[in-house]
Amino acid sequence: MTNKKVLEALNKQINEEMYSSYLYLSMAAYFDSINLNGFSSWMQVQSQEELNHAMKFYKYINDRDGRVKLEAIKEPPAKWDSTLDAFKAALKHEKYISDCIGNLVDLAVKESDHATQSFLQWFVNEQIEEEATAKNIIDQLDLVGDNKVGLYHIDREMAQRQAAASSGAAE
Ligand code: OFO
Repeated sequence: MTNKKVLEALNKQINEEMYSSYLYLSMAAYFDSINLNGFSSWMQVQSQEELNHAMKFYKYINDRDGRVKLEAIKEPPAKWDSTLDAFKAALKHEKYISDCIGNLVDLAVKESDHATQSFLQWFVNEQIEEEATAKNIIDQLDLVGDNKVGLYHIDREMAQRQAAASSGAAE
């Protein structure tokens, strides 16, 4: 049995993951508004992945005999100063999510909840990847700076990543 304190904390993480999904969908809409369709596609896939994360928590809570309770999702920002600015915001958000996962692990350890520690391990590894991916895109954007041709090429690359991810590689 998973104790009430742990179940409540896991339930709260559903909301964090739903917000992540909402935030990245808002970034997709921003990229559409500035005609960067490859970046938008990439962010739409990212948004879907975050829904998958939320559903992993949903399923785990049910598997442990808990009761999922959904709460309001806060409104994400609608606009960023630039593509680089949006990805810096994405990286900052992923670092925040890594902290949330870390706090959940700490709680599971404190409560001697081995099943939840094991469940959370997937997220610990996922966050390493999430942060590295955002950082990698920031590095590419830093390299091209104000060069529009460079940005156009990255946009085309981002569209390709979307195609690979939607073929089932993403989680
Ligand atoms: Fe972006 O990993 Fe979930 O929130």
